[in-house]
Amino acid sequence: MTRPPASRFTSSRFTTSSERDLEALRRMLRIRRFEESAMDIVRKGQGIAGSVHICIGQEATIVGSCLALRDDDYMVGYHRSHGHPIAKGAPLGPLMAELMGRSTGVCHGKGGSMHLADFGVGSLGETAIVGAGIPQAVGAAYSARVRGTDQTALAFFGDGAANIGSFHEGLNLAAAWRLGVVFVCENNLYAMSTALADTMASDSIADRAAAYRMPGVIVDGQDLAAVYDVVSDAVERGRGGGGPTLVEARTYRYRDHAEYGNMDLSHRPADEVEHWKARDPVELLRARLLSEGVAETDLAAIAETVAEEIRAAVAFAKQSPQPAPEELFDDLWATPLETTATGVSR
Ligand SMILES: Cc1ncc(C[n+]2csc(CCOP(=O)(O)OP(=O)(O)O)c2C)c(N)n1
Ligand SMILES: [Mg+2]
Repeated sequence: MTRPPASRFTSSRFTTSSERDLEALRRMLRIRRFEESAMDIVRKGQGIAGSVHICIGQEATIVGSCLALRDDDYMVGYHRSHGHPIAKGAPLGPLMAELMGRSTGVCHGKGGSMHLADFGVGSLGETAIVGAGIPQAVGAAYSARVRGTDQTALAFFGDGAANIGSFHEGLNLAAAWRLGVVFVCENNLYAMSTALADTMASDSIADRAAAYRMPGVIVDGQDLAAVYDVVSDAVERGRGGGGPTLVEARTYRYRDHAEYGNMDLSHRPADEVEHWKARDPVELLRARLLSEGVAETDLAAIAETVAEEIRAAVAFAKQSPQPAPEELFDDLWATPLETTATGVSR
């Protein structure tokens, strides 16, 4: 395997790049084990209603991007977004409880798998409406501008979303107003089972940035350090008033669109699947850490801690109560704002 180039490493979050990489591995493993557990619960009919959209294979893009953000920066996910709040640092128990519709869930059991939000870590939410999170991130960056803070906002979305109007509306406004937004497209080559090549004349989503006069960057989405570097640059630019960036991370999801039952990947060429399986982001990061002298036992200890965290999260969710019928209408409407001649107050 070729060794990825050393990361430029500009973070104030970590003192060394190996500290960052170990934390990245921990978060990537959390995502993978969390989703494996979620699939298991779905298959066994143990309390997750409906399907779950699994992001396994895309963890380096998700974690590399979120680690480039500050804790108070904003992040908006999409329908395949169990991993994004985990990468942003959300506690696992309330996320699993949300998947299981329990009252201890991050949305008190009313959102479920496709509507995770945890404002405590800047995770603003997710939506099943493809592309809808993009303008929300633009709005979050605009709110930072109005409030006079230097927070940035990052929107995750898929390649299919890049063909939706809200992608273009969001990029256009963010560019026109030079807002601090990072648009991260997780290009996993498919929208449901439709190959990108069948719906786009160009083979590059990043190319579209030029139309909005913003930088467009393609990055290897399986390479944690590469994603971290590219997104760190984009965050820095946004914070400094340099406006938005479009990042296209080339990645791959190892599962079918959603876990309906039997997985059917027959729409994909076998050699393509093989190529991407050989570039498993968790394995690539593990291999790099080992080649840099980190002990196998240290990596095993991280894996064991994560396994314990997941066991605890599942136990917490399963032991949590269902929401009471009388809570049905709680949390559904915002607290009304009082408007005054000079502005808005609570
Ligand atoms: C506005 C809208 N159109 C269509 C759908 C149905 N749909 C759900 S996911 C999806 C594909 C999205 O593909 P992509 O953006 O590449 O994300 P991925 O699922 O690959 O992560 C579609 C068409 C939807 N949910 N919302
Ligand atoms: Mg896709």
